Amino acid sequence: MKSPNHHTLDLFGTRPFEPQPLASGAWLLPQFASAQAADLVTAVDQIALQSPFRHMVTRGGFRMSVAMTNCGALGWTSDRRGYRYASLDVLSGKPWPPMPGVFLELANAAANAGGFNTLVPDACLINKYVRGARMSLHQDRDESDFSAPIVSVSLGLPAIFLFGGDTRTDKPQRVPLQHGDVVVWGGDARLRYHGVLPLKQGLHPLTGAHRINLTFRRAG
Ligand code: MD3
Ligand code: FE
Repeated sequence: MKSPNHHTLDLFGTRPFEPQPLASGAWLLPQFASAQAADLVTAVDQIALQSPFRHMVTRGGFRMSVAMTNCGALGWTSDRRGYRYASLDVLSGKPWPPMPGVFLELANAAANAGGFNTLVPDACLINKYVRGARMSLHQDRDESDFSAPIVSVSLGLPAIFLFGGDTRTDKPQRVPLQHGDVVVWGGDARLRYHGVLPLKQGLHPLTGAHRINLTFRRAG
C-alpha cells in the first residue's frame, strides 16, 4: 500500500507533534518542547546559579554519574541515608529555586496531550549528563501520589532511553530521545522500570557537551 506520506519529507524519523503510544499510559510527544527549548535551557542555567548541579551519592555509597539539581517546592535528594524529597537544598541551605512559569505551563500542556488531567508539579528534578553518564534501571517511587503522571523533557544531546517492565528483569525497549522530545508516563506505566544508556560524545548548539533532562512530578 502507498504511504500516506509519500510527498512529505520525514526529517525527524517520526512525525513531529504526532503523539506515539509507548505503552498503556506512556506517550512520546516528539518535539513537543521545541519552541520553548531555548527558554528552558536559559532557565536551567539560572536555577543552577542558585542550586548548583551536584553528584549525589546513593544509599549504597556510589557517586551518581548524572549531575542533579531541582526546582519547585520539593527536590529529590539522595545520600547515605537514602532517597527522599526535601524542601531545602543542603548545598545552598535554602529552598530550591521556584519552578519557572515556562516549566509549569509546559508540564501541564504535555500531561493534557498525554490524556491526563491538570498537572501542577511540585518538583522538577533536573539531570545533567556528560559523555558516559548513565542511569541504571530503576523505578520512581519516592513520590507520595502515583496517580499523577511524570512528564519528562529532553534537551541537548540525544540519548537512548530504556523503557522496561514491571520487574527489573523484563527486557527494556530502547527509545531514542532527541532535543525537544517530551514523554508522559502515568497510569499503568507509572511504576515501570526505566533508565538511560551511557551518553555518547557530541556538541549541541544550546547545551554544548551535555544532555539535560527535566522530570516534572507531584511528589508531596
Ligand atoms: C518511566 N530520568 O530522573 S526521564 C529520573 O532521562 C529518570 O534523565 C531519566 O529516570 C532521564 O528518575 C528518564 C523518563 C522517565 C521518568 C519517569 C518514569 C520515565 C519513566 C516513570 C515511570 C516510567
Ligand atoms: Fe526515573
